[in-house]
Amino acid sequence: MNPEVIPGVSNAGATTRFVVADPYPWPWNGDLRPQNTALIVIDMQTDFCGRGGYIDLLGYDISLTRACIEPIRRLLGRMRAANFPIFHTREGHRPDLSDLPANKRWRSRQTPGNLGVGIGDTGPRGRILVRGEPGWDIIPELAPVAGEVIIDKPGKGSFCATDLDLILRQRGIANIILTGITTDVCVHTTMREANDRGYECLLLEDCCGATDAGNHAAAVKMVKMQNGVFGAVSTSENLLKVIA
Ligand code: C5J
Repeated sequence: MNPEVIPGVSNAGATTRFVVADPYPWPWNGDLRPQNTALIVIDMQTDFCGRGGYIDLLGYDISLTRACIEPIRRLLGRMRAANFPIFHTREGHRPDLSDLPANKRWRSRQTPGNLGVGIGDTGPRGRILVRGEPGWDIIPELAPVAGEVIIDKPGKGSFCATDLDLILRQRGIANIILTGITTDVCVHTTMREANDRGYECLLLEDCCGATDAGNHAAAVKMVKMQNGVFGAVSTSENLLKVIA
């Protein structure tokens, strides 16, 4: 398959590589290299997948958000070895909560049975979704290594109120591979933000998870509508066949 040659883009004549993906072989132009492609691991924090973290306190089954830990761990190892840039994100707020919207805090405290404990309050893993607290940090299995970028974000999307876009553009990144939790919230919001900024996005469905299996499936399906309205969907196995 020949990629289109885009005037002004210097990949003309380069070897093309495509990942088997749905609804189209990814990336659209076959230009997949460590120099232009980043892996982003979204919010693999104890608060979203650990015992005593926020999602656990809300009463969800954390086996659903933990299922992607091992696939991401394997993928990270191979992508690090192949020199792809790795980005991690963490959702969380300043200790003085000056960046926590009152409605977000109020909603987080509405779960019956958890004594009104919500974002900013103290739970078994420290203050919930507060920067520097044990529950807010990335789980040890997927801890960033030296040289990897960590983006701290106050919201669901990784581009809102962060320097992610600036750093990606400084590095010449055109393609973003999305993993992490939760598929329907922070991963989807980030994918939509990235897509609107012109990045070519790939969601790895085995490397994501949601608090509800139906929501995960729906979020994956949404990406594929309209010939890939937000990009394409594949698996880590398919990606690794091409990059390593
Ligand atoms: C949520 C996230 N689900 N990381 N955050 O509140 O998806």
